[in-house]
Amino acid sequence: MYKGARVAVVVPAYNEEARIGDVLDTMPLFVDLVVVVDDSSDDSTAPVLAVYAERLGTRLAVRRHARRAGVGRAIATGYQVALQHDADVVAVMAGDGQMAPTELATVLDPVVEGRADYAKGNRLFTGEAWRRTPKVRYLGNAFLSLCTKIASGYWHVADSQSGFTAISRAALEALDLDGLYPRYGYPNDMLVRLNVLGARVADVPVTPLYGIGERSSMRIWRVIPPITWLLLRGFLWRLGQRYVIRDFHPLVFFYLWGALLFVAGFGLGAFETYLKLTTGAIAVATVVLAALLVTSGLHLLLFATWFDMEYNRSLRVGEPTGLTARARPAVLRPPDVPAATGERARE
Ligand SMILES: Nc1nc2c(ncn2[C@@H]2O[C@H](COP(=O)(O)OP(=O)(O)OP(=O)(O)O)[C@@H](O)[C@H]2O)c(=O)[nH]1
Ligand SMILES: [Mg+2]
Repeated sequence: MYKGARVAVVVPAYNEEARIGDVLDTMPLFVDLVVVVDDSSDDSTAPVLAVYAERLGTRLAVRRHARRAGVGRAIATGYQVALQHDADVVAVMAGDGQMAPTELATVLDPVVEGRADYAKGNRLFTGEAWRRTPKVRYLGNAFLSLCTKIASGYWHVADSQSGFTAISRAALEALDLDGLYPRYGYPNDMLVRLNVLGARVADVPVTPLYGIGERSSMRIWRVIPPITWLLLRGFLWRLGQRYVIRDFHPLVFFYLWGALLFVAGFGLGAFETYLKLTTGAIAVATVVLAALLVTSGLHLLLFATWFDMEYNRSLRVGEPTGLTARARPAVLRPPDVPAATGERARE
């Protein structure tokens, strides 16, 4: 138990024979249940887990997928097991030990204190990330973080690929866990889905841990294209859900019309450039039109972004309310119902 809440930690593991023991040995004692989801690792992760199952008894639950289903699928399975075991708040820590157990409490706090429905570690706060993180990882993460801000509407959140998270029972129960993206894009998909549910998200500073013997199977350049496509689909789905179906805001038309004008202007400009380079001739009126389309498109896109940021302002972390994660089914509160004390009701 932690601050009155029953805590579970989901640990996805694929070929983590070298690291999983350490993760279980250093798991804080206030954690009531650890759910390790092993995707049929072909190293000796399973025998290592069998030893720990003996030692930890009911405090450890091990689940195994018949074949590798992806880290996102593994976490969804872990969440379902944690719900079955009555957890009030569920955290995720990787099986390769890249999350400091000493920082678990700081990730749990916003959710356990009722200030947020979902909290995630942010390795960029410390300012050490550039020095400690492999550069390719850092740049890939920075690109995906920007795309995730736009797609999810959580403009205050960065380090979108961080897998160190905590979520309230109410938020988990509202999510379609079987629909969660099964592979490395799951944290991005999660943020889009949580935004549509009106969940409050906290970004918590954590330490980036690399060079600790982890062997990552993630190839950043291979995961960026599918995740970007996932985010584009998620963005359009979110606009439809939040600003047309569940509520209405004209910003959805600002986004669509702005994108159309911008692309049309950009296309016309590119065509004029091509004509200039091939024939030397240029139609001034067309160039002016292209510039006009691009600038007005950009204006509309920037206004849409601004409206989207304002609309999602109430989903940033609010003041402590002292209610536990279980007792505060905040996540399904419709956007126009004023928040409980401590959160600024939207004008
Ligand atoms: N069950 C399961 N776990 C997985 C799978 N893929 C990765 N994992 C685990 O998920 C955790 C994170 O995966 P990593 O490959 O380390 O990815 P990452 O930590 O985001 O990337 P790095 O920052 O480079 O380490 C690790 O503990 C892996 O063992 C999978 O398909 N199934
Ligand atoms: Mg890792």
